[in-house]
Amino acid sequence: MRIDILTLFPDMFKGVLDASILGRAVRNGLIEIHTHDIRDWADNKHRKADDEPFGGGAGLVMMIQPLFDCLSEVTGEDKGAKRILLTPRGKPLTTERARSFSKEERLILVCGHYEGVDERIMELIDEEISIGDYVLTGGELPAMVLIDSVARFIPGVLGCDSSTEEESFADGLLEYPQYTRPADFRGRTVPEVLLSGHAANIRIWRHEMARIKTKENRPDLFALLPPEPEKKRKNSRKKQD
Ligand code: 4HQ
Repeated sequence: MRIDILTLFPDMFKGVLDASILGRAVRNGLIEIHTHDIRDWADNKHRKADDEPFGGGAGLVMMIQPLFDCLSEVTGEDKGAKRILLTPRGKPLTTERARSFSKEERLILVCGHYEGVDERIMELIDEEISIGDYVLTGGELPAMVLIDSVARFIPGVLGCDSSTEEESFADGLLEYPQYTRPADFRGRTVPEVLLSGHAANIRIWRHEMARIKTKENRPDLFALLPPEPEKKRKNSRKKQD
């Protein structure tokens, strides 16, 4: 997949895209990332890219000209590229949207800064995406979040193929607690069942823990879960009333 990033702060992406799993994916050629400094397209000699909003109000708005020319040139004749604007008013980024973006050949991410971007850029945007209900200082961190969430669904980016399946949100549950060696850290022990080797009991325990955590932290998700099937009794015949 090719990802283009349009930003006033290309340096913000360096560390994130070079490090860890994302860095490895880039080095292995699974993802190709190009950052573009929107200021390079400004046709004024001060390289100005923001101005006061028409109609008044606080803050500055990103000017249409540098952004429009940058996005037009980066897109070129590529009709297949999906152009995404990161903005708190966008559709929420979800596992399903990340999975769907991962199937695209090319993403072009537009990072706004200041109070927002001149609305006329929407002529060149396919989708508006938000990473959550809070306001950041720019779209750069949201773009990194989107790239990371999408990259995980590109075959070969993660070591193990199944690791995107058994985690938070895949089944509507938050993650169950994980432990690794030592089994006793200064008196803090690991739940017995995980050391038992009893696969069925481990599955039941993890499922129950995931349900407890989901109920506690995300009652909104918990309410959407299917009802638990009635627990099997030792004596298979139901009690009569
Ligand atoms: N911003 N999800 C303001 C966000 C944001 C979000 C990006 C801050 C756009 C102009 N983007 N700029 N939340 O807060 O995507």
